[in-house]
Amino acid sequence: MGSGSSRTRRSLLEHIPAFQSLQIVMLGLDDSGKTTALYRLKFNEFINSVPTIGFNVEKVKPSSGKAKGTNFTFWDVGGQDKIRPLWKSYTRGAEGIVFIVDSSDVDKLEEAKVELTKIIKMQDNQATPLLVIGNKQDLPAALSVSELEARLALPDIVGHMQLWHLQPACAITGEGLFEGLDILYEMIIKKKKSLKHQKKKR
Ligand SMILES: Nc1nc2c(ncn2[C@@H]2O[C@H](COP(=O)(O)OP(=O)(O)O)[C@@H](O)[C@H]2O)c(=O)[nH]1
Ligand SMILES: [Mg+2]
Repeated sequence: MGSGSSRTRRSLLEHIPAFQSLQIVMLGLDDSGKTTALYRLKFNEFINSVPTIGFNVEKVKPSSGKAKGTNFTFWDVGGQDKIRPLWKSYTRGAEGIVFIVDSSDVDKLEEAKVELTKIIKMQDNQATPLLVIGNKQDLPAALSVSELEARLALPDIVGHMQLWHLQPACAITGEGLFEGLDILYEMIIKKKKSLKHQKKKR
């Protein structure tokens, strides 16, 4: 039994060689907490930092959880409306999309939904695993996961090919962030496996 499950784990991990870095794009409206989340992830597991004008890019390598030892490169591309047209250049080659919303800012959720919808309707993104982070759960006004899911109409806007997950989090304490990253990692592995399977069938 034990050897069977470790064999399964090994064969899953074979899809992401140690030298390969998973490219993850972090999007969301301004002030939703993207940069805070990025640096929270980085300082828990700091590797390197490349300060860049216009966006932040950081490497993260978790030391525990399912994604342990995996190299991630996170692109935090800013959320001002002037910058949003650039989002598609970053998502095109991404293996995962993280979309962060401020769970306490009910007024902005409609705008967040519109932007998220635009992203996931793009052809290049329709099958990219999506992690939506309901951030700022520490604030009293924060909506619950089910309320967020309804406001963002998540089940309706995601395509049938898209793996997705909505994760409640607090970027300041880090609560929920690594859990979300683990789930994103599993979704990426699952997608890679199904692509491989499809290729074999052809
Ligand atoms: N209370 C609370 N504030 C947060 C949280 N995450 C970010 N913030 C605050 O929200 C503001 C915007 O965060 P920032 O990371 O700059 O957002 P960005 O524009 O999406 O990069 C800052 O004042 C952060 O301290 C959180 O989980 N809880
Ligand atoms: Mg920022």
